[in-house]
Amino acid sequence: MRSTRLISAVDSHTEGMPTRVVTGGVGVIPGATMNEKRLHFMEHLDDIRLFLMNEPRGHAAMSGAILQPPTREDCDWGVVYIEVSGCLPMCGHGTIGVATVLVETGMVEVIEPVTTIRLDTPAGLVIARVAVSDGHADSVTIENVPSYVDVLDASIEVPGLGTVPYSMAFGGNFYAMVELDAVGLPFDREHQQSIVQAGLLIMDAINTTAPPRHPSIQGVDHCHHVEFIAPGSDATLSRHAMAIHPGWFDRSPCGTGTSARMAELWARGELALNTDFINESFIGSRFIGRLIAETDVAGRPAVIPTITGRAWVTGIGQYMLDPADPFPTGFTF
Ligand code: PYC
Repeated sequence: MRSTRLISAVDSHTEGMPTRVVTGGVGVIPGATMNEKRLHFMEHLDDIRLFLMNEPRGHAAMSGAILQPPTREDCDWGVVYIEVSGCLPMCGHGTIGVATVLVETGMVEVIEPVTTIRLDTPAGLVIARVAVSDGHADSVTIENVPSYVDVLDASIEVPGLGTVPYSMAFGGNFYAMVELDAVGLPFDREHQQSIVQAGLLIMDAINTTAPPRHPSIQGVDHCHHVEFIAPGSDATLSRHAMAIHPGWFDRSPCGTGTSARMAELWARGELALNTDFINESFIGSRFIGRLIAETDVAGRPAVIPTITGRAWVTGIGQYMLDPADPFPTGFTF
C-alpha cells in the first residue's frame, strides 16, 4: 500500500446531507483570518477539495469542512468549508455536522446538557450550542452570521424561461428565492432535472446582469443557490428545492438558505423575532429556524438567525492517494 497523501476525516450527515469533517492531514492553511484562509485554499490548495469531494472518494453532492486553528481569540475552532461547488463562506448543515463531530470525538470539552462551541468561519463568528445527553449530540442550534435582503421582488430575463420574479437574500451565502410556480414546475423529485436546469439558468442570468456582492466579506460576489419555494409555503412552514451550482440539490433544509429565507420573510413583515419557522428540504427533512435579534450589515437592516437541526456520525476514514492513481483530483460524472 503506497500513499503520497493521507487525510483523516470523520464523516457525518445533517438531516440527509453529508459533511466530511477533516480532522488531520491538511496542515495549517496560511491566512490571518478564516476568509483569508478560504481564499488561499481556493487559489493554492484546491486539489485537496477535489480529491475529497469528487468521485471516487466523494460524489456529485458531496460536502465537507476542514478544521483549522481559529484566527480569533474568542473561538474554539476554525472551519474552511469545502464542497463540489467550491468553498462556501458559511454552511449551516456543515456547521451542525462539525459541532456534532467535535462533541462526539471529544475534540471539545463536552458539557451536558449544552456544550457551546465558538466557530471562526470565513463569514464570521458562528456559535453552536449542542444539546448533549450521555455523550451523544442530540441536536445543534447554530447562531448564524447577520442575514439580510439584498433585493426584494426583482425580476430577471432568463433565456428559455422568460421573465422570472425573484428576491435575493444573504444568510451566509446569497440565495435567489423563486416561487416554483413561476417557472411552471411541480414540487416533485421526478422533475429534479428540469428544476435544477431552471436553477442554473437563473443563476447564470443573475450572475451576468445583477450579481450580488457582500459589502464586507471579500470574494462573496455571486449567486450559486436558487431556493425554489414550493406552493403552499408560508412563514410558519416552508418547503423548497435548493438547486446548487454546478447542478445538485441540498439534501438538508440548508442552514444558510433557511437564514436567507427568514431574512426575506422578516423584511416582508411576515416573520417576527423569536418565532419558530420550519423549513423542509426536497427529501422532507427539517430545520427549525428563529430570528433572535435585529442588527445591520453596512447600514442595511439585518437579522441574527438561529437554526436547529440534527447530525449523525457515519464513519471515520483515512483518504489516501496512491502515486499511480490516474485520478489524483477525482472526476465528475
Ligand atoms: O446548510 O448552509 C447550508 C448549505 C449550503 C450548501 C449546502 N448546504
